[in-house]
Amino acid sequence: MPALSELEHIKDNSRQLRGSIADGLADPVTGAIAEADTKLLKFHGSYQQDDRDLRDERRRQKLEPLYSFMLRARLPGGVVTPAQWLVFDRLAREYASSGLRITTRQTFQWHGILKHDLKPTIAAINHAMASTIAACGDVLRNVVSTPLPVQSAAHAEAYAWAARLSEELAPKTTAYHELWLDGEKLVGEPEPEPLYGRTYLPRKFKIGLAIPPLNDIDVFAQDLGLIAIAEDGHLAGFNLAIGGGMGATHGDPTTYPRLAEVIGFVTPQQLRDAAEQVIAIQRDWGDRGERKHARLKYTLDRRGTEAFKAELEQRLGFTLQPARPYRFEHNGDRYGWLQGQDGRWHLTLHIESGRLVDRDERRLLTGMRELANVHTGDFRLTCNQNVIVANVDAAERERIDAIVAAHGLDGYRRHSAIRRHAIACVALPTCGLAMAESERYLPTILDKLEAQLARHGLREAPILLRLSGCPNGCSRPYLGEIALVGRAPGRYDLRLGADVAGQRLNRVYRENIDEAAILDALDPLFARYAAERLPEEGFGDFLLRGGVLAPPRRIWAEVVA
Ligand code: SRM
Ligand code: SF4
Repeated sequence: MPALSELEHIKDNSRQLRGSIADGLADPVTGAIAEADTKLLKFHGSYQQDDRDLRDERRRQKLEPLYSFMLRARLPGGVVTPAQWLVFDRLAREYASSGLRITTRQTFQWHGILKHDLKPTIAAINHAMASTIAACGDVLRNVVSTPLPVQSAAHAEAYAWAARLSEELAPKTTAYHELWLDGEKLVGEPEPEPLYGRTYLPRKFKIGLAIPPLNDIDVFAQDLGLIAIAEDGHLAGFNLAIGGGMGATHGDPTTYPRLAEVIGFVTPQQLRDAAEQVIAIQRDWGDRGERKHARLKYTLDRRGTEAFKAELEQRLGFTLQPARPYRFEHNGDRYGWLQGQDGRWHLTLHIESGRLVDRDERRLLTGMRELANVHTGDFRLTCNQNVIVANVDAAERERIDAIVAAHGLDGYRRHSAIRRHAIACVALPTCGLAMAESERYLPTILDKLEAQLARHGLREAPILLRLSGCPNGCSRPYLGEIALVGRAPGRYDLRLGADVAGQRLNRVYRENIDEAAILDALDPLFARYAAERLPEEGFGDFLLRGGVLAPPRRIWAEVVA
């Protein structure tokens, strides 16, 4: 058997995720905790980081890096009540450095929390009936689900499933209560983890649930994608799509983005067991020697999808039904007011890179707080880093519109189409893996692309742009019609050719180029697109039809209907 990776030993010796985190938190000499504990801390929802803008200066001053912690909430389906919003907002202002950050998996992150503030912050989140457990780490993460409740009944059922899977398949260790909520200290052997065992999963595991025709969660980017099949307005069941994942390493062809494959259909009664067994097989079959190859997508490519499916059916004791027809139209958000089938209204706001801060006349954090003070429905965070003011009575719309406009939250009305659909990962200065800017670079590159598109009469072309500061792909860049994937400061791979339904990966068009070269490469393509596109034809589709890109060798996610 190949040697286990170091992290497997850390997990095994951690006494179910305790390690020496408590000692590290209590140590006043450093703003950090022990290296091994930083790995365990992720399972509790936090990453130790340092401000990379200040690294050199602090080194010169012989100071330790400016350590702080990023904290991520676990919010299944991205649902947040107004009361929770107000708590999260207060924590952002009291303890965090850069507001509230909506992530690409429809939850919140707080950056820049100092070590001694971590416990009160986590405790306050729990007090607000939310959690951070398993928001990160080698476990099932926050289960994402289509956030827009327009198909009201099916949506409510789908959300209930996201919440149930998130809850029931979460780790059971009491370490979380012990460390953050003053729970009783463990004496003797740690409690068993029925699903995860002593060493949890080989790698992170992600589940996402989409209700066609909206693919606003990028269902094919999930380890386990659930495609809800609605019949007569209710859920008949789910197609299972397995083995999606975005992460890759530059220059290492053994790592790659991959879209999930649809393997069959299960009824709602079968879903929980099916999800649990997919996770359990990955627990048992996943590569625990090389973390780079540990995600489910590599397990499938190593062992074969058919073998995996056979094992799943054998463990479940039933056969999956053939996949049911479905059709996805778009993986972006639908902005503005929409009415649900139950008559209630939902307003989707565009939040650039998901960052809610007060800056100049755009007082986004304050504006959302004002909304939370008066709103009687709930909020939904989207996987495109936006927020939906959901479940609004018709009579309340005017008041909400006024708060939105007064705080500059009405970008969805003013922004160009490419800006509305752009996603950028966090990257610098907090992300330790960033090779180039992403969120901070987005406004600059957007200004330039907007000018270029306007020259070609394409200001309202809804092109999907995605930026990532490294190939890990946190903005799901391999599903962008245009994507920039960071290589080095100021240098990116330009990738082109995904579709707008999240069903086709893009390809590298130019490698390791700077901004001038990016704009030069795109300009003639925009010119051709403006002149030659068919009605409603997306930019990615056009590049293929127009012969700019060769047809893909394999379409991972086929439309069944
Ligand atoms: Fe991610 C690691 C931020 C969604 C693939 N991701 C990181 C870390 C924690 C860096 C680290 O390990 O030190 C980043 C923290 C940056 C910071 O300062 O906040 C980070 N990932 C994010 C977020 C905040 C991006 C955003 O701008 O919104 C997203 C948080 C999601 C959440 O709420 O849980 C985020 N990350 C994703 C996604 C998108 C998705 O899941 O839909 C992906 C691609 C899908 C996938 O998992 O394949 C993604 N993140 C990664 C990877 C590559 C994993 C792989 O299989 O290779 C890493 C690196 C790793 O795990 O080693 C990573
Ligand atoms: Fe960091 Fe890379 Fe993820 Fe961006 S894609 S947040 S740079 S790990």
